[in-house]
Amino acid sequence: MYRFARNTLSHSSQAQKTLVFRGKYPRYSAVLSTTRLQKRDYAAETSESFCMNMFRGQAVTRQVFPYPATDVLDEDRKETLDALVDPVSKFFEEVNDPAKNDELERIEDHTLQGLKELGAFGLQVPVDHGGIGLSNTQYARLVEIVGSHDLGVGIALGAHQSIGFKGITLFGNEEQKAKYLPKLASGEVFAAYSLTEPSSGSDANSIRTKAELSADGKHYIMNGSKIWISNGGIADIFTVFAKTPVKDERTGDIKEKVTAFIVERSFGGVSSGPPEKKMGIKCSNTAEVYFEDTKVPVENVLGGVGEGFKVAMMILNNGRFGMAAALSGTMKACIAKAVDHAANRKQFAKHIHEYGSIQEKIAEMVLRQYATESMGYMVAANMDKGAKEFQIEAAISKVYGSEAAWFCCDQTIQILGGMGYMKEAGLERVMRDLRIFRIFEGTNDILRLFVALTGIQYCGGHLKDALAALRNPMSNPGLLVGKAVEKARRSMGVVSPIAVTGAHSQLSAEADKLGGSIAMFGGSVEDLLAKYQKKIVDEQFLLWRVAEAAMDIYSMTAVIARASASLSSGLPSSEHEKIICETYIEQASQRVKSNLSELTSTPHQAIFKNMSAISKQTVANGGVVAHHPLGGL
Ligand code: MYA
Repeated sequence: MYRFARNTLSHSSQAQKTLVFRGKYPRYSAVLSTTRLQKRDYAAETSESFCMNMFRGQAVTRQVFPYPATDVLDEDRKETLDALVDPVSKFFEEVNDPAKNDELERIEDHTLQGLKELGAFGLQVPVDHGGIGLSNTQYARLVEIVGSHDLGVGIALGAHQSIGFKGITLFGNEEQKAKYLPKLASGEVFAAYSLTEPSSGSDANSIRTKAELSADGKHYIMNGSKIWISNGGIADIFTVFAKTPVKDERTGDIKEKVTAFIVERSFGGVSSGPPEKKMGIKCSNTAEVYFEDTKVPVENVLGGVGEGFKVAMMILNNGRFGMAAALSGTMKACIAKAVDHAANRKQFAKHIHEYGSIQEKIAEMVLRQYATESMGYMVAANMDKGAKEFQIEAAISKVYGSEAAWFCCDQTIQILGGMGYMKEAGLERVMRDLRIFRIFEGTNDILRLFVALTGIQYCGGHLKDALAALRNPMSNPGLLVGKAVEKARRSMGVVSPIAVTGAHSQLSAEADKLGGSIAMFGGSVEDLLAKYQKKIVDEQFLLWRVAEAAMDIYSMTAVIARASASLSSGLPSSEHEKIICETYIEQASQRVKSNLSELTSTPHQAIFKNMSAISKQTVANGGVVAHHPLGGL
C-alpha cells in the first residue's frame, strides 16, 4: 500500500559538488572537491553567504531575496514530492507507532520494513545508485513529516543518510559509490558516522583512533574506539575518522592528521557495545564501536589522506538543515496539540485560548516555528542552488531550531497543564526526544562559538588594513581616523543605515530594521576585532552575544524574505504571515540591540567578571559555596 516506485523517479543528474572551506584569516582555505584540493587566498575574496557578509556589516541579499525556496523546485521535482508527501504522512499516521517504538527501545520490524519499501533509506541517493535522488529541499519536506511524528525514527534514518553515508555521496569516488550506495539506499545495511570518542567530543580534531599503513601499503590498520555512535550497534558500514601519519610536503615532518575511511563491519576487528540506555530517541540505536587491528583497504580512504577533519565538518554542515526541517515539523505537531487543548478547555467560564497568557504562549510558538521553518528551507534551497558556503547558516538553523522546538514542547506542556505531564498526552516522549538536539551534531554552545568566530575571521580578512593601522598608526593615519569617527558615532547610537533591498513594500519598515541591525552588528564586530584582535577567541561571554545577534539577524532575514514571498504571490495566509513578520522583527531587532550593547556596557563587563568568579569559586568548592540559610545545619 505504501510502496513507492523508486525507479519511476528521474533525478540522477547531480552536478559534481565543489565544496569550499572558509579559511582562518590570514591563513589559507582549501577548495575541496571530490577530485582535487587546492589552496587559495580567501581573505582577498568575497563570500556569497549572507551570514558571512553580515559580519562585515554588509547586506548581500542574493541568497535571501527573493525567498529561494519558492522557485527551487522545478515541475518534475514538485511532482515527485507530491507523490511522496501523502504516502509518507499516511505511513507515519497509520503504521508507525512512536509510543511503541519508545517502549520497545527499537523500531518495530514491520515499520522498518515499511520504511525500506518507501525508499526512506536512500532519499538523496542518486537514482543511478538505487535511491530516490531527492534534492535537499525535497528531503527537508519529508524529514519535516518524520519530525512531526517520531524523532527516534528520524534519528535512525538521519544517522544513516544525513551523516552515516553522506561522506560517500559527497566525497566518494565512482567505485566507492557504486559499491556501497545501492545496499545503503535500499536499507539492506545501516550506516553510522563515527567521529566522537571518549576524550574527543566538541574538540573533534583531538581524536585518538589511529590508522597506520601496512608494510605492503595495501591496508590501513585501524585501532581505537568510538562512543555514542548513532546506529553504532546495527550498522554494517561506518564512516570512521582516524589519525594517520602524514608527511608535510614543505617541512618533511610527519604529522598526525585526520583521515576519513569507509569501514565495513565484515573487515574484522569491528565490534559494538550494548545499546545505550538513553533519556529519549530510545528506538534509535546508540552504541560504542571498537576497532581492533581492523584492516581497511587503502581504496576505502574517503576524500584524501589527511583531509578527514574537513570531510567530517562538511558532512555535518550538509546535514544540519535537516534538523531544522525536522524540528519545524515537531513544533507544528506541538502547536496543534496546544491549540486543540486551548480551544476546548474551559476554566473560569472561558476557553483558555481567550486569556492573554495563553495567547502569548501560542503566538510565541508560532513565531519561532515560522522562523525555524523559514531558515531551514532557505538553507536547503541555497544548497540546492549550488551555494558553496552555508556553514554559518546551517549551524544557526540547527541551534535556533533545537531551542525553538524545546520551547514549543515546554509551552505546550504548560498549556495542557497536568494533562501535558501525563504520558498519555505523548508530550513527555517528545520532550525527552528533543533534549539531545541541543547536544549532538555539535553542541549549541560550540556551534555558537563556531558561528561567531567564523564570521569574525571573515570580517578580519576585510579589516586587514585597519587592523594593521591599529598596530602601526603611522602607516595609515587616515584610515584610523575614519574608523575612530565611525566608532564614536556607533557609541552614540548613530549608525548609518544599510539598505536591504528585495522585501515586499508592505514590509519596508521591517527591512529597515533589518538594515539597522546589520549595520550595528558589523560595527560591533569591527570594534571587537580592533579591541581584542586574535585574543577575541578567548572572550566567550562576548562571542556568545555575537552569535545570539547573528542568529537573530539571520532569522529576521529569513522571516522577511518568506513573508514577502507570501505577500507577493497573494497566498491566503499572507496577512497572517505579515503580522508574524512585523512582530518577529520588532522583537528580534530589540534582542540584537540588547546583545550588542552588552558587548561594551560597563555593567555587563562587571557581570561577566562576576559570573566567571562565581563559577570558579563554585568549582573550587565542588558545589555551592554559600552557607545554608539555617547556618551550619
Ligand atoms: S556526530 C558528532 C558531532 N560532533 C561535532 O559536531 C563536533 C563539534 N566540533 C566541531 O565542529 C569542530 O571541532 C570545531 C572546530 C568547530 C569546534 N565547515 O581550527 P579550527 C575548518 C567548514 O576552527 P578546531 C553527532 O553528534 C576551519 O575553517 N570548515 O578547528 C551525531 C579550518 O580550516 P583551514 C570548517 O578548533 C548525531 C579547519 O577546519 C568547519 O579544532 C546524530 C580547522 O578549524 C566547518 N563546520 O574545531 C544526528 N569547522 O585550516 C543524526 C572547521 O582551512 C542526524 N572548519 O583554516 C539527524 C538529522 C536529520 C534530521 C532528522 C531528524 C528527525
